[in-house]
Amino acid sequence: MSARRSRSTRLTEPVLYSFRRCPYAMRARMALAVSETRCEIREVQLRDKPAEMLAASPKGTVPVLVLPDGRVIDESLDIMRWALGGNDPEGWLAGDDSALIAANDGPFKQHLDHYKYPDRHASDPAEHRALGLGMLRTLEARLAAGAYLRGERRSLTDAAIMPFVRQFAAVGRDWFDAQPLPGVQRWLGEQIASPLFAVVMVQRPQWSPPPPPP
Ligand SMILES: N[C@@H](CCC(=O)N[C@@H](CS)C(=O)NCC(=O)O)C(=O)O
Repeated sequence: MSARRSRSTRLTEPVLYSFRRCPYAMRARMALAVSETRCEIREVQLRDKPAEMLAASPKGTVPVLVLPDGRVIDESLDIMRWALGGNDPEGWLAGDDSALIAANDGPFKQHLDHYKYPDRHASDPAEHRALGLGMLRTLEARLAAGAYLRGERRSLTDAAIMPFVRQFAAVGRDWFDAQPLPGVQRWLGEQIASPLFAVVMVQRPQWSPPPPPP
């Protein structure tokens, strides 16, 4: 968590700067929703980030959570753990598998980017698809043993990883559907179809600051 404090106008509830399609922001929104943390979600455009967000977190990535006391949390996993630390009705923190999440956020995310954007990275998409498949096989082994990655109940680990697997699957849907990954395919489909995911994927208009008083 950042020690920075935002000097913006006094807030009555946390503000989340978010981008609907960002997988990091998705997982933060899932934890905020499941923990029933009231917050104002401000939808931003990555090409046109609001000055208020950059003042709170100059590194310029979403999600950013600004708390009413001015504290700023600008890493998605920290937002998840903070929200669930306040209220964890489904016991998500008991399923916080930091090693598996690190494998997702590190190598798997890199293969996802090199598979999805070969022009941007001058990469061979087939090579990175094959390397990403290694992670999907790791998930498959978990999901052969239980409905979710940490057993029979969804947890922080499922929410942290699912948005990235969703993106990976969407790059080549026919290829993904043809893989011998029945557990991953079921797990992904169920989470995408879940009421929780529907709630966090609601479309919001782009946020803009209120005009200054006359
Ligand atoms: N480690 C950060 C990564 C967040 C991140 O990289 N978000 C992307 C969007 S998915 C972003 O804001 N990129 C900045 C940009 O595109 O300008 C976290 O977990 O919150």
